[in-house]
Parts: sequence; structure tokens; C-alpha cells
Amino acid sequence: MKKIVIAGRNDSGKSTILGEIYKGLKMRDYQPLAVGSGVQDEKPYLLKGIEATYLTVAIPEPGFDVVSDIDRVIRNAVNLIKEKNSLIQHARKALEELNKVRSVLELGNLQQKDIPPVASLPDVVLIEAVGINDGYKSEETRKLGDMLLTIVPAGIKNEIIMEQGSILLDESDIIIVTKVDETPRDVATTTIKLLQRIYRYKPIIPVVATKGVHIELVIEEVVKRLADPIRLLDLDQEESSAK
Ligand SMILES: Nc1nc2c(ncn2[C@@H]2O[C@H](COP(=O)(O)OP(=O)(O)OP(=O)(O)O)[C@@H](O)[C@H]2O)c(=O)[nH]1
Ligand SMILES: [Mg+2]
Repeated sequence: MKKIVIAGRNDSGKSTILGEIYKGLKMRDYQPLAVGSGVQDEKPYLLKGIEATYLTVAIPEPGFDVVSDIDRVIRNAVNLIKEKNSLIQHARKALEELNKVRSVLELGNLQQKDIPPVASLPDVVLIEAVGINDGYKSEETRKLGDMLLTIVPAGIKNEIIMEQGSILLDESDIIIVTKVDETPRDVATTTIKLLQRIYRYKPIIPVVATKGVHIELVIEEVVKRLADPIRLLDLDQEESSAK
């Protein structure tokens, strides 16, 4: 299952983007699992239309390895869905049996409609990385997933973009520039031009995350990467050489 990490400074728009990507992938017949970085993420995610079944949080404890913990969190979430599904199937069976008895007694059938349908299992994971204050240097965040989306608010200081060792920018697959609506035009333009100059071959997408402006472009880039067999090959090699 591919893991997409959404990283960026505090308040840059990560949760908003995550919600939009969730909806976009869902519309394309993916079933994402959303992983927030704390309980504070739960309510906003639900408000953004992420279903409770596909919502979980990973709470990194001090000194705990977030990277290996994320797999445990994902496994737990998937197991929970499987358990629920199995209960639902049991309930359906039980009702069938009951209805057999009822029909012998000429009582008429009870309806199945109160039992929810089984939930499909997630096939892609969206992870919001913990807010980072010190620019874009968290190596650990880079290791969380297979695809890295880095969120940069349009009003960010140029120095931060130009800092050495900003691994989350250097290695990002897609750079998303948020808040272009509330940033003075010249400032936003400078940010985007600077990013384009440094990262010539990366998609750099300016968006208004809160209004869904250009989100479709982001989804397209994500889907392209999810579906790209060459990339899958690369990742497999990386994984096996890491072992
Ligand atoms: N005007 C405008 N506001 C935005 C945009 N993207 C996000 N916001 C707002 O910025 C604030 C922070 O957005 P979040 O999505 O919570 O950002 P975050 O990076 O998840 O924040 P933390 O998880 O707290 O680090 C919210 O009030 C959003 O509504 C944007 O493109 N334009
Ligand atoms: Mg957030």
C-alpha cells in the first residue's frame, strides 16, 4: 500500500490539502486511509469529509521511532476495518437464520437494511507529518512514505527555501504552494519563481487550498505517480537494497 506523506511548516495548509486529496482520490475510485499527527486532527478531518472508518492518528511519543510506528498504526487501522466487516457479515448471517425461523412461524422477514454494508479496505495512505518549525529539514519525515508532497505557504521567507539541507524540499515529489490568495502578489510570485529556479524538474503547483483552486492539478500528479509502474520498480529496488 503506497504511503503519501504531506509535510510542511506549521499552519502551512497540510490538513486542508490532505482533505482535498482524500476527496479527489476517492472520486477516482481509490480508498485512502488518512493518518493525522494527533487527536487534534480528528475533528477537522471529519469536517473535511473524511469518513471516520478511514481516519486514524499516529501520536509520536518522545524518543519513539515514528517511521516504524506508522506501519503499526496503519496495520491497526486496517485490522479494525476487517474486524468490523467480519461483525457485519456475522450480523447478516444471524439475521438470515432468524428470518428462517420467523418464516416457519409465519412472522414475516426482518429487513437487512439496518446492517451497514462491509467497508472496502484502504488502498493508499495519506499521512500528515507533524508540523515542523525548523524549515524543511526533517529526515525522519522523508522516510515516512513513498511519495512526498511538500507544502510551502506562499508568504514564506526566501531564506528558508534557500537553506542548505532542506531535504523535504529537495526530495519532494510535488511542491504545493498554498495561500496564494492571501499573500501579496509580488511576494507569492517571488516564492514560486525561486522554487522554480531551484527545482526545475519538479511540479510546483500554486493553490488556494481552502477553495479547492488547482487541487485537480495536484490530484493528477499524485495519481500519475500512484499508477506509474517504473516508479514502483524503483521503490522496490530501494526497499530491497535497504534491507
Ligand atoms: N486563505 C487561505 N487559507 C488557507 C489555505 N490553506 C490553508 N489555509 C488556512 O490556513 C490554516 C491552517 O491550515 P491547516 O490545513 O490546518 O494547516 P496545517 O499545516 O495542517 O496546520 P498544523 O497541522 O497546525 O501544522 C487554516 O485556517 C486554513 O483554513 C489557502 O490556500 N488559502
Ligand atoms: Mg494539520
